[in-house]
Amino acid sequence: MKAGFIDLSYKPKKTDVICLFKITPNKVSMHEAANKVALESSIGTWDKVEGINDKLIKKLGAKVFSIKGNFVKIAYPIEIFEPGNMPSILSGIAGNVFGMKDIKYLRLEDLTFPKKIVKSFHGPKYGIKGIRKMINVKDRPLVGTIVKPKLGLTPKQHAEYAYNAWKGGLDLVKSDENLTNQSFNQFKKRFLLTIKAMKRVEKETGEKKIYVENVTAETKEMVKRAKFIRDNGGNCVMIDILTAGWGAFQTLRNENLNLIIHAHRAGHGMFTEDPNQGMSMEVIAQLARMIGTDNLHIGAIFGKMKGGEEETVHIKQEIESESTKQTGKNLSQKWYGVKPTFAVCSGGIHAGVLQKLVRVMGKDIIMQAGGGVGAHPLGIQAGARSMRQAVDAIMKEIPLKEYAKTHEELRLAIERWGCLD
Ligand code: CAP
Ligand code: MG
Repeated sequence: MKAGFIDLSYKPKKTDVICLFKITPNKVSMHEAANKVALESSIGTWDKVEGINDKLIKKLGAKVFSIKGNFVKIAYPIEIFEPGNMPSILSGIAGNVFGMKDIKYLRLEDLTFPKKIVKSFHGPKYGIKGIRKMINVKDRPLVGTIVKPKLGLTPKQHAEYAYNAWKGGLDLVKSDENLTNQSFNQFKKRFLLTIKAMKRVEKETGEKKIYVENVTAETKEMVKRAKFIRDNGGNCVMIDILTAGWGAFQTLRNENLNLIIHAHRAGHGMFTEDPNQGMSMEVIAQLARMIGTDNLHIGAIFGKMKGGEEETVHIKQEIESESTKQTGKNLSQKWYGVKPTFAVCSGGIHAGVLQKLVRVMGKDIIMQAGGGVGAHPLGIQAGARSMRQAVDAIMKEIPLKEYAKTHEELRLAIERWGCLD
């Protein structure tokens, strides 16, 4: 097909969906490649079939309106999308185009949706403000842990671990992304024992806590588990959004249960790690916020997972700003009052990195340490205490090493894992 989908003079309409692609052509010109991406992700196919006439292209065809090096901006008329249907939206702009012979590499870098699409999804039920209100923590960063080992504990051991972590001062305790309903740690038993432990700690400490229980499963079963959590005193569910799937995530959110939704991004590296291929974490973050996650893992910069400072800070902008301020090669996105999502920084972190992490990311973050709590020399409660002491130091603006002189658990954490000034 000739380049019928390129119009560099086109000015996108406010109602257009706009995508920023990074395109690496495969032995065709950039124009040809861009045209193919636009036609295949909107109305076209490889040859000029009868129905694809200029009138239809004008009405429903995607339009390439900017080509700068490998970065191509494409505007899509809103009419070709079904509002509120994330799988279908992605089957268009992130579907066949990723497997075309004429495209060597393709990455969906960023996108912006018009109000009608954004508002066709729920958005977060609680968001940052709602969660802070729920546990009565006004402005300090929240701290949490993930029960470790990921798998292998019994429900009783899991609940005891959680009790110690909350007792030591953590706000959240989370089941790991691959802990669901295994024979050695069944979901209902684990949940009932752990929520009992949470209520006990709340009484003992006077602090409100959050238990992030993993409901990732086949969709019907996932909703059943979420309702079990709601009916038995829980306040939060976790879904691995990429392995569960966008449609399942929507189903869970559409149930509108009085539960915080905590989105884990296990598997994101399949799409996000290659700078030339896949989909950016910014896109995943926007979609997750739009559907309605209250918390989203976005990386911790100074831990064990990939994801540098600039990228991680930028993702945080995507999930909390009313209109995300973009770097040159990205797009701006208004969010029409959609609540901001809480950034979760996790993965190989410990008390010694929290001050630097907050300096870079700000205070509106949830910092989660699994090994960084469970492997503390004095045990789980001490590991938890070291995290809370680090947050106290941050809020008092005292350097961690200084504060550690009078706080044993923090001192031992820094001794074992170091400290970023
Ligand atoms: C962290 C974690 C989280 C990762 C996910 C893990 O445990 O529980 O799943 O943080 O990465 O299983 O590795 P540790 P991200 O604290 O013991 O590393 O948050 O980047 O999505
Ligand atoms: Mg994990």
